[in-house]
Amino acid sequence: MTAKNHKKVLITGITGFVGSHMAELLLKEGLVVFGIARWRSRKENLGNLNGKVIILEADILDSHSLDQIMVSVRPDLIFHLAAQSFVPASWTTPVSTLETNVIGTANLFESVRKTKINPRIQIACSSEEYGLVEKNEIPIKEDNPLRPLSPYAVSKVAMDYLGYQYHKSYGMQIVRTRGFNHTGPRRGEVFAESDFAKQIAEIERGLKKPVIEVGNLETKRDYTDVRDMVRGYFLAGLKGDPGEVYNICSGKAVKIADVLKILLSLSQIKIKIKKDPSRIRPSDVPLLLGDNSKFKKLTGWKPQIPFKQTLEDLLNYWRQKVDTNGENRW
Ligand code: A2R
Repeated sequence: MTAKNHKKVLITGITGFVGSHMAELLLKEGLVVFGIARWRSRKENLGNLNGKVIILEADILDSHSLDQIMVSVRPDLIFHLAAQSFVPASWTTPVSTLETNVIGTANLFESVRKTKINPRIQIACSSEEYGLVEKNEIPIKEDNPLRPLSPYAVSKVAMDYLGYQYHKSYGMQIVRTRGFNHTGPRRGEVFAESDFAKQIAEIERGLKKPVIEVGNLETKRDYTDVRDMVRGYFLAGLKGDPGEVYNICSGKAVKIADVLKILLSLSQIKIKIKKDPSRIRPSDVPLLLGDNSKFKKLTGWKPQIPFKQTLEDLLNYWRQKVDTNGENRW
């Protein structure tokens, strides 16, 4: 199966970090890209995609709006990226996190089912589902027990199993991916590495004292560049076995302290580090390191962008953004 078999592609969450990179990739592949956005969605991530993708208004919590899109577009391939995606926010808003991530996913599946179409559907599940991982379970394989440690992680477990169940019950072509950490340009500032990069850019522009505030630097994460990640999602959408689940990750863990060190090394300014207890989560997963061999074997996927390059691109994104904001200042 090739990309050209899939003429019409629908992305939920196209205005988000991953959705915007996915849209760029799909356009390069020559596909017709439709995206779902809410009327109030911030469109700044779409940047130069404006006019190249077709944006349709819907809310995944409003099944009527989804049904209308499904009937009019009849997509061949769907990437389901819409979510409440931020783990810490799920502690303060657990119910709406569950609504968006679980009910929203059920609405999407129901809409596809009712429309009697059979697109291939990739759903973006998460490494957070593994949660508490024992030392002897590293690197984490897909069949590892799921011991979620946040409302977000629970919501992702539920959507993951909904994908499994809708495949088994109705034969829907749903492929589940468990993406480990991914970052790069346009990463929201609520995520540690992006927050560090933004602070550095602000310090460089003289908008902030040369002190960077940080949370827990001891956790270790398996990072992939977002552009490699969307290539993985795309391959999963094209080649993944329906009903199956695949880890997508680099297979290497980096301490957050080292992420900070690399970012600081990319700046000419001497910056002090200050701990900020408000940035620590109630329970943080100490180590997430994935095993990507199942996915690699199926698709040949492997990360192409070196981590230092990813961080440099992220920092440059913030430098540009801070500059533009500065120009717009009174
Ligand atoms: O907040 P908006 O309106 O800009 O749209 C966000 C969208 N979204 C929704 N779309 C339709 N109906 C909803 N009720 C709804 N709630 C949220 O999801 C935005 O376009 C997207 C989330 O973008 P980010 O927060 O930047 O997430 P990211 O990093 O792109 O994550 C993509 C997927 C998610 O499933 C994560 O849980 C997973 O990868 O890691």
